[in-house]
Amino acid sequence: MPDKDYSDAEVNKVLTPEQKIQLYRDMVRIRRFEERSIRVYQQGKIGGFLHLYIGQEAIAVGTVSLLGADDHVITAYRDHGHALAVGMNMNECMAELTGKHTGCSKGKGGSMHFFAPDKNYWGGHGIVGGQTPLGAGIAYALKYRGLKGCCLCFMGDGAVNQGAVHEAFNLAQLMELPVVYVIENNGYSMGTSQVRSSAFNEYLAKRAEGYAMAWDVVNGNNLYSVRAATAEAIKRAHEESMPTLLEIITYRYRGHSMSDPDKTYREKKEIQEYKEKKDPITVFQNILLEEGVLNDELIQSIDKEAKKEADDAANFADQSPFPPVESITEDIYWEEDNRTDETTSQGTIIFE
Ligand SMILES: Cc1ncc(C[n+]2csc(CCOP(=O)(O)OP(=O)(O)O)c2C)c(N)n1
Ligand SMILES: [Mg+2]
Repeated sequence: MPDKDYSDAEVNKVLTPEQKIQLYRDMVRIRRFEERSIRVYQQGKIGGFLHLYIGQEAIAVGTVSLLGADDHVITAYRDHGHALAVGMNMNECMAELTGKHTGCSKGKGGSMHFFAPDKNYWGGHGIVGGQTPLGAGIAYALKYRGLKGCCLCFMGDGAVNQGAVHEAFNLAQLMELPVVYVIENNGYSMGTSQVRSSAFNEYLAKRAEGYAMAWDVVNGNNLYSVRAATAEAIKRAHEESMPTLLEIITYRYRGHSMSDPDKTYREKKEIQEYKEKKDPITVFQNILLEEGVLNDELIQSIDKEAKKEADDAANFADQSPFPPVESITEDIYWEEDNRTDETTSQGTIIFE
């Protein structure tokens, strides 16, 4: 595990105590939301998949905390952490999980399709690696429009073996696109460990060398490290309009999804060791206790508030209606929602 010393990184030194507490709170909120959603799933209220982000919180919170008005985010199906980090509220997320009309995708997307275009959050994609060409496209659009922004495009360690990912890497470097590709390496793709699925030498991110792309590897359990490495990549995107491939080493505590019994491919003690020694929330909590920014009372109250927020979201979802039957064909095809002579005649589709 790489562990560069990032304690001196400017991007962390400039943080105020309030900002540090907010970063801590954001991680706790994600953890409590995910735990509450397990209960909702067990009550039979979530149809379909539920991929939890527990253990990976420092990545979404650390990276997204660096973004500005013209920066964008796109990710795969393990998308709840990023959604809360970009500022989506728990109500619209929990309602989406339970297929309710008040959900962020009007209850039609579910766990894998959280979206918030008003927050530059472009989902939530179920095809492994499918979001990576889209991330290049978002970065292309930013460049085309002359905006000084970037796209943070997340993927799992399993995604790096998809062909589309390599096409996207090639184009990103060739066309000098301001995209930051982030591999959230949690060690497993479903039940297959990274060592069993990837031909690699040291690090997955090293594959960037095949495209002459800049790359780095970072400890995903330390929020300061995540911020420091990501800040460099964002700077490269903003200042030079060049891509980066970042590999952030992390771990997921729960099974791949709720339907994964998680008993055949790893030992319980492996999970236990991470929880005890490397948990991103505990690691940051200890750092902030040492810095004198957090205290026990504050830790308790942040936790209590996050639990209440998640409980309230579950109640909100319970009380919300399912989408009306009449809306079944809405928000599926752009042309259907924008019916004109042009969009319907002879199969010709006019995109503005
Ligand atoms: C193209 C494609 N192939 C296979 C699948 C089935 N599948 C869903 S998740 C997954 C594992 C991906 O693992 P990783 O990229 O490491 O992400 P993680 O679940 O660890 O976040 C697979 C194989 C899929 N959704 N899309
Ligand atoms: Mg993985």
